[in-house]
Amino acid sequence: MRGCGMFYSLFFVCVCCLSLQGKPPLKKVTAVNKASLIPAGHGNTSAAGFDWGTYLERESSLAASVSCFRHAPLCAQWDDIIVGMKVEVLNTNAVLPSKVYWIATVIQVAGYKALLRYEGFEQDSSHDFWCSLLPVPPQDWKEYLMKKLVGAHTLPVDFYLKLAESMKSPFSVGMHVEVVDPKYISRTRVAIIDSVIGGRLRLVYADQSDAPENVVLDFWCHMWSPLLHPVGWSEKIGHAIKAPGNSDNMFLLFKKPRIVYMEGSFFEEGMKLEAIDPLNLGSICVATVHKVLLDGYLMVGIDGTILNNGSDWFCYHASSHAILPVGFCEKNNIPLTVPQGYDSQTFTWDKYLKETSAKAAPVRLFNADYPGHGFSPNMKLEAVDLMEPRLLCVATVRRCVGRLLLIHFDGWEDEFDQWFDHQSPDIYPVGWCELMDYQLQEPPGLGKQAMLIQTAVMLQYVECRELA
Ligand code: MLZ
Repeated sequence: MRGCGMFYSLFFVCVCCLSLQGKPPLKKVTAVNKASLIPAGHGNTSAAGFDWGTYLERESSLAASVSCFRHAPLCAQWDDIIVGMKVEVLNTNAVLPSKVYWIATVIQVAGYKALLRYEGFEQDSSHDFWCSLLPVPPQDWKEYLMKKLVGAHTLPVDFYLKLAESMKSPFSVGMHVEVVDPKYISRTRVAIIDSVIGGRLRLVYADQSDAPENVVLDFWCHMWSPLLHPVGWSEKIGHAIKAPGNSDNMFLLFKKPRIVYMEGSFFEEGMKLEAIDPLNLGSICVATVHKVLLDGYLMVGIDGTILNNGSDWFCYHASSHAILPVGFCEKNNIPLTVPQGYDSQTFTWDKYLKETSAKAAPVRLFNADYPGHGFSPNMKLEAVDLMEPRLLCVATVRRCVGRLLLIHFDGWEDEFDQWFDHQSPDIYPVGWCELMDYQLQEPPGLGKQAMLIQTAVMLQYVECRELA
């Protein structure tokens, strides 16, 4: 085993071989060590050279566990993947007369990736290697499962079925939906699903009449995104929707909504609150409820913005993580973005409410559900840059405040930071992009060269240690 190298193209059948520890085998998972293929049009930089394992070691960071991401494949099963688990490794690359399996131990788990050590290396970590613990999904799941399951008595049937189940999407190419219009965020527009990748949808707007030449207007979001709605939703709740064709008329919009809430028991027009700025998701701002739509939806505007025509109002549901009661920032030591013309040092809500003759939305109207989560500061993950939602980036949890996570995009200025709900479908475990063949945006400046230097330094260190 020694010297067999760590750079095989590997297809692993990993067996939770607790029998080696005196217990019966429980389950198996399959793992593939495969550089990410980058589908055209899914981003603008290559992730083929990005190696999460090396990066995590360099950054001395842990990855958030797959079990923190309830929308991620095998979230519920992931706690069973444990350090010390034995795995069988099939070497498909070495020049050997027949298929040869080796046993390896899981040394560390990081998202969907695991650090493995071949049996026999004992305390010697010099040949440890990272790989994905799941297969890159094949084109045809049914065929794949048949191949894997038939005659494979020891395979954990439910593991594969659960994986297949979690990969299913009720959405398919060609379906019509309503989704936010990024050019005019207070309205939706109709879009057609163009592709589905691991639950993420590429949506192409049906009306391309306002698209610049050679540009296709599109949008990316997860199928569970709060920005995505069935056709007819806008009309039903009284939200603005872009009329087809060249007309920029948004005033077929804002149909007078039915009153469904008892007076005084729900948000009212004019109430003040704090809200995540939809155009600068790292800022929590002084805001106002401008419209109460149906089904618990609100049009919220950031106070003091220059646009005064409502085009930058944003639709948040009353249960959204993005609206917060007055005083939230102060209580949690988060800088509150105050309206233009105010000084953040001297701003007080009391004074502001008096000046604007407004009342604060009562605290009891805000979503206080917080079941807890497994994230903590410095954990790494893959996160969508919601300002350019086709981009899925290497990211770090910077702060945890109740159900909110402040996410930092590695290699980018703090101004790019964004607040996410801990249950957001726009954050993913380390290794998700590789698993889905989706392009991962590596930190800028951390090109292949930087990683090669890093690897060379590590190899040198290992050599020195071996000589010592
Ligand atoms: N077009 C932008 C992309 C920024 C992406 C940042 N993602 C965290 C720019 O190059 O500035």
